[in-house]
This record gives sequence, C-alpha cells and structure tokens, in this order.
Amino acid sequence: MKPRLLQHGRLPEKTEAQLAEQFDIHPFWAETDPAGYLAKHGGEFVAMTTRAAIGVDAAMLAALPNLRVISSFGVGTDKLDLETARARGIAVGYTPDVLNDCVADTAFALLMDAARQVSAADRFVRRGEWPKGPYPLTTRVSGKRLGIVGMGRIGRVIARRSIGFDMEVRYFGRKPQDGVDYGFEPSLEALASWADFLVVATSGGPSTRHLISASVLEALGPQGYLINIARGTVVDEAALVSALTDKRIAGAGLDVFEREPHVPEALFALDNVVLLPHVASGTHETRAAMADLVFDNLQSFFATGAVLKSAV
Ligand code: 8YV
Repeated sequence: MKPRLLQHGRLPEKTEAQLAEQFDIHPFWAETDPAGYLAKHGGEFVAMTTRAAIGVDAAMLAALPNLRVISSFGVGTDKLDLETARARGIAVGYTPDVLNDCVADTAFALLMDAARQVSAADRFVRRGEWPKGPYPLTTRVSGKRLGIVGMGRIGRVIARRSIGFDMEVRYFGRKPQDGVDYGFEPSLEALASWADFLVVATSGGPSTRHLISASVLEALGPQGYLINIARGTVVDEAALVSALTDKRIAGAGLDVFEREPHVPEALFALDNVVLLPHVASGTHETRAAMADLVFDNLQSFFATGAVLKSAV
C-alpha cells in the first residue's frame, strides 16, 4: 500500500505526477470542507507537501497525529510551525539554495529599476509623453553603497552580484558571518544611513517583524532606496508607504508585502516604487529545481529516514 500524502497547495504538474506514483495523494487544495475532512481523515496521513506561502500551522499539525514528514516548496519557513514539528520528531524538508540566483537577480532588477526608473520611463513612453520633452534624470547605481540586511545564502549572492557594479558592501545581521569579508554593521540605523541602497534579505517571522521601522527609513533618508525580496512583514509597511508618499526616501523596489496579494493602493500612483507580485524565484528553471527538491526530500526521507535539506 502506498503511504498517504496530504497535498496542501498545488505543485508543478510534473511533481504532482511523480508523487502520485509513490503516494496515495489527497488534493487538500481542492477540499471544500478542510477542517471537517481533517477531523475525519487526519490520522491517515504520514506525509504532506505544502508551499512557503501557506505553510502548516499548529491546528493543522494537531489534526495530523501520524504525520512523519513535511516537504515544503520554498525556502521561507515563517508559515511552518517548526517548533511543533521538532517536538513531535516530524522531519521538515524545504528548498534552500536552488533559488538563490534568481532571488538575487530579482533584487538587482528591482534595485536597477528603482534607481534608473525603467518601469516608470516605460510608462512615460507608452503614454506618448516623450515627444513633449525628455524624461527627468535618474540616479546612478555603479559605484554606490549597498547595505544588505541578512547576509545569509541569498544575501551573499546579492553581494556577489554587486561586484559588477563596483559597489561597496556592508551588512547587518544578528552577528558577523564567518568567511564574509564585507564590513559588519551592528546597528541597522547606521547601515541605513551609510547605504545608498538597503536590500532586505533576511528571513521572516516574529524575530524580524517590522525590523525596517520608521526610524530605519528615516536613517536611509531622501537619497536612499529600499529593496525587499524577503518577506513583507520585515518592513513596517505603513511607515514605508508614508515615507514614499512624502519622498522621505528616494524610492523602493518591492517583491513582497505584508498582506499578499494585497498591495497598499496608495503605492499605485507613485512612480518612485516598483511593485512585483512575489515572483523572485519565479523562473521556469528555478521553480523546476524547487519542485524536484520537494520530491527528492520525500524520496530521501522514505529511503533513509532523513530529508536532503532539513528546516528543523
Ligand atoms: C515563493 C518564497 O514562496 O521560497 C520562498 O520562501 O518566498 C518563494 O519562493 C514560492 O512561491 C513558493 O511558494
């Protein structure tokens, strides 16, 4: 008999087909009465898949008393109840590393766009405004100061990307990172006031909630740009909207928001902010690699008792 697997959220077609060969899958994403279903059948499942964006909370884990492994599509663990998983000895696989390049690329796309106003200038051309006069001057990127909040896997790749732009890099985090030569700045306010571009690459969750506060934005100042490819919760979004509206910072490039897919409407009218719908890892290549790792983590667990990339 195939092990029962609860599929929380869709996965790429190829992965769903691969999983169906090895597991008896229940498509929980199609369930009309999720709570009722879990109350009745929760005990049947030994494995589950989920996505970073939906995770799995304490109530759901409580309804899955025989769960042994979770395989999550994504690197973020802010929506996964890792504490309960750890306490119950549930293995948790996730998909770090394979998305570093695309997320770092997106950070740079946002940085370039915010400073050089690629999207805003494109809108200007489409509106037919060019014949009326030239587009206003923008801000140089090359040779500027890049502050990175969170020098983890993704932060390090972002720092590497900056070499091509001759930028100076400093970073903030809980502690200086071994093997990292960039300057460590123990004060986030000091990093923000030093930086021309402040890129947020830290993990989400309660420990980083509103780390980018009104006072950090004030330190970044009217010449500074904020780029966020991490989690919307890391930034005090109301403070950011007000800083952008009043031009107390120069601009922002945002892939993530506090209440996705809701984006504060006040931002729609502003040309000093670039808005993306949480797509930093969203390339064919990277999503395929993430999906393969979701499958391989489960394969490995059932073959050896351990996932390949463990989040606990
Ligand atoms: C998306 C991400 O969540 O990996 C993460 O943590 O934020 C992204 O890759 C992706 O859509 C997975 O759900």
